[in-house]
Amino acid sequence: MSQAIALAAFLNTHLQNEHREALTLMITDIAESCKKIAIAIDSGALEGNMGSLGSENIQGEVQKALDVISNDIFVEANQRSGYVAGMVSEEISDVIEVAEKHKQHGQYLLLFDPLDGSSNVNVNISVGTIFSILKSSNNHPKLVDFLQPGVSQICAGYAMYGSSTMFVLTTGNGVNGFTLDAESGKFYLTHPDMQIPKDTQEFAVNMSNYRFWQEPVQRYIDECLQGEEGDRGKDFNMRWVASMVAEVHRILIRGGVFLYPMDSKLRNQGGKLRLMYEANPISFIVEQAGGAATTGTKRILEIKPMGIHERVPVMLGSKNEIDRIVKYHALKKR
Ligand code: AHM
Ligand code: MG
Repeated sequence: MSQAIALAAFLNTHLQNEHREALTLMITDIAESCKKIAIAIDSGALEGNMGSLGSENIQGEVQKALDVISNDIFVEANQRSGYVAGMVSEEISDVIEVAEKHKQHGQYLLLFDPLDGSSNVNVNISVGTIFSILKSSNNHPKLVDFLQPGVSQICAGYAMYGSSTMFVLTTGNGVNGFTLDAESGKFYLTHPDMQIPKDTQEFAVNMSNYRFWQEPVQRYIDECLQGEEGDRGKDFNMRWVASMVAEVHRILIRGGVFLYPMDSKLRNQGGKLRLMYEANPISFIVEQAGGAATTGTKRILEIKPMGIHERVPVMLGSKNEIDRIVKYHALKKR
């Protein structure tokens, strides 16, 4: 541990661009909020916080007590850097305004899903926090200021509350992972320069939706299931945690693909996962680690958003597999 690089020291040497000071302060606040959320999750049942609230968020999903607690921790802790001009959260319908006294510098927008995979929280399975940072041209940002494509992100990351708490980050110069040392309360660099293997024999998808998928996705999964006896000539393994952060973390470590494709049940809402604070930050990380992220027909990072809570189909992970899925979609269109 004496040799390990702490997050603060890492930021000091790693951040070299014009956002250096702002990102150092904002990332430090985000990491602190994630530590607080980890503590709230750890003691959830002891504090009576594991259940549902009976209320619904903007997505029409039942809110868990920890969804709201995590959201409040994040909003409160990330006002202080002086650089955040406004925020967007999965749990709040409108733009979250930052008090004037906290906007000395402004200029940046913070978008986040405070507790991703929260349907897993009361069964003690890994959940996470996902965030994205955009530059703002307006110190009093309106909804329209947030509607920038994913390629405009200057930083993205997630915390994973798993068997250990981890913080994974990109500022457009590779992907680095940090592990929380519970004793010192510091994150240390444990996974430098994370790279997704280009090939894989593992896929993650909610198979119960099979009959609702479009033909190119059914074809891809059929071929995986046929394994050695089919066109692919090799056997595949499957995992489904129902916590995107956990699936993506596994993919960053040993490769694989994660699919939440369009299906006929989701058509009216555009997909399952949210573009601005789920698909975009995760796609930025995946691409920075040498992987790819698509809707099937479009690179996710190039989508021009129409709304802050917009949903999209998401397929991401090992590059050669995602290229194959894109090819199957293109063949179907002809
Ligand atoms: P959430 O942000 O409301 O938790 O929803 C997103 C989650 C993802 O983490 C996960 O991949 C997906 O929903 C699981 O969906 P399903 O319950 O259909 O398996
Ligand atoms: Mg989510």
